[in-house]
Amino acid sequence: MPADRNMDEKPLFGRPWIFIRGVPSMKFLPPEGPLEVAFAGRSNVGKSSLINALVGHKGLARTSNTPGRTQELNYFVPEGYSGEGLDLPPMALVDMPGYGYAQAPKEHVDAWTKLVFDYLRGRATLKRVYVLIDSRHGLKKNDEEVLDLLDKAAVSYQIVLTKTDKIKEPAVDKLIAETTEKIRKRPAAYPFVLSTSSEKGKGLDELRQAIAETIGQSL
Ligand SMILES: Nc1nc2c(ncn2[C@@H]2O[C@H](COP(=O)(O)OP(=O)(O)O)[C@@H](O)[C@H]2O)c(=O)[nH]1
Ligand SMILES: [Mg+2]
Repeated sequence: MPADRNMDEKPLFGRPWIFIRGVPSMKFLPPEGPLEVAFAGRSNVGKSSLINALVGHKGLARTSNTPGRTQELNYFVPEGYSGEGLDLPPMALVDMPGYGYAQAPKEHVDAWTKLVFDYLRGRATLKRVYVLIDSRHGLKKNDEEVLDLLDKAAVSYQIVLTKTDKIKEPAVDKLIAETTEKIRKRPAAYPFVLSTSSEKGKGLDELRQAIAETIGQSL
């Protein structure tokens, strides 16, 4: 194979990413293949915005002012792979439905919660979950429930603060310290808390680096 056909030599986030599939329930999950990194968090925390900022493509994951819009697991992969045989992408990013959106009809909430929990618990190729926390709100009870589940299922996760442009810098540092302390005894938690602003492009390189390391790729 000529060297320029070897896509793995190209930088992970320096090429276009594409949407490949929306998964409304477990039976529509793609067969386990590339390593997966998922973005979880309360509704409206900034999951879709962060994915877009990471890959530098504003309209890739649908973002919304209206909480509760993403109802599926949305799969994104770097472009240029057939997805067949050995030609698998190096990884997939998975945008998850948010939890904790009280206004949604109960049967919807139940279905999304079940999908989120089933996926997080049972996906062998799921390498790391980034649990996003709005820096204005900090860890809430339903975030703690998700962390409990990840600890129990031994799925590695890291906390990422979002929307840091909305609070002052000393408050970001204080929240990082407090959150680090809160997760200190959690067995599946990566002990460093990241902080980001998709709007201002802050903390993105650190997160890209963390993702690349997680899946054993160079940036
Ligand atoms: N100020 C600010 N707003 C953000 C940031 N990230 C997301 N938002 C806004 O928060 C809302 C929800 O974002 P979205 O990515 O759809 O959240 P999701 O429901 O977790 O996927 C949208 O109005 C975004 O524009 C950020 O870093 N800073
Ligand atoms: Mg979303």
